[in-house]
Amino acid sequence: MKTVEFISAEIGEGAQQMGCKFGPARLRAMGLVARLRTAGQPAQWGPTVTAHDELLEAGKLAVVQGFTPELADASHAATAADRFPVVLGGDHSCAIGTWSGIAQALKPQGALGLIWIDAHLDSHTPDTSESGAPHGMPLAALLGHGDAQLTDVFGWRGKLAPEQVVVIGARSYEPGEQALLQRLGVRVMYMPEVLERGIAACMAEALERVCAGTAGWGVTLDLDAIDPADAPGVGSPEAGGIPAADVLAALSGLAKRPGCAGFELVELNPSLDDSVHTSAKLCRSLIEAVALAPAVELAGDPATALARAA
Ligand SMILES: [Mn+2]
Repeated sequence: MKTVEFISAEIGEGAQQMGCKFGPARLRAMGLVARLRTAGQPAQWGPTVTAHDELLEAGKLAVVQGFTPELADASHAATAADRFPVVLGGDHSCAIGTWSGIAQALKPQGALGLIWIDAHLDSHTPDTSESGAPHGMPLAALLGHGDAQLTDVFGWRGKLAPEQVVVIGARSYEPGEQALLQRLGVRVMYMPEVLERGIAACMAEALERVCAGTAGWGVTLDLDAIDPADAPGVGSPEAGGIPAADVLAALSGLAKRPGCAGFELVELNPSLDDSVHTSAKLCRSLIEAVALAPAVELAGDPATALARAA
């Protein structure tokens, strides 16, 4: 197993509320590296990348434009050094940097696939967004749509191909972003489908899609995908989410699946968490499930079948 490298993505300026900027510090205080090492998993703290709030005068987009290449360099370096990046957000605009860096490192071998677990579609462009908040735009940017400074990190566009992206858990979105994903043919598993089929079946299909024709794949988890009863500490809570226990089960052993190139956990806002830190503790459990647990078999999951055959 590769060494887990935690990268702190300290940005909240991409959201309506700034509180996510302090998510990584909250998680650093929970002893993640020590806990993984005690369990026999090599782990280390990587860089902390902090958004330049002095750029806020020029707007939220300017802050994200400044932050993205710095985070991309960090995730690129971790992947290039053959470590397993775990990026701690931060608002979800950090995904542009995280996955641009990993895509750049994988590029000589092939494409990057991505599973996007989220209550929202995060697929606005500056033209369709009413709020103008960049944390509603990262998936569009990675697919090559939106602000050129965000789409063209490392000088190329289209870090993700539409057929190698799956969104799971969406239940709150606007027509403009949905139209973009429909036009591109991105597979979206809306919340009714997740409830009907179960998360295991959804993950199995998603893994099949992101493994097909890629050199590696990852998962970005927006904490707001999880039901607010289990994860109250988020800026944009949406009722009717996925139970935390189901997400924990679905992500168990993620890092040990063939081709897994990284994990990102975003949108923890410690100031909105409850008094017993339910959301932060859940984040710690999610990271431990990803990094420590053995890969569980999901019905029809080709990645698991591969692992068995090896
Ligand atoms: Mn999101």
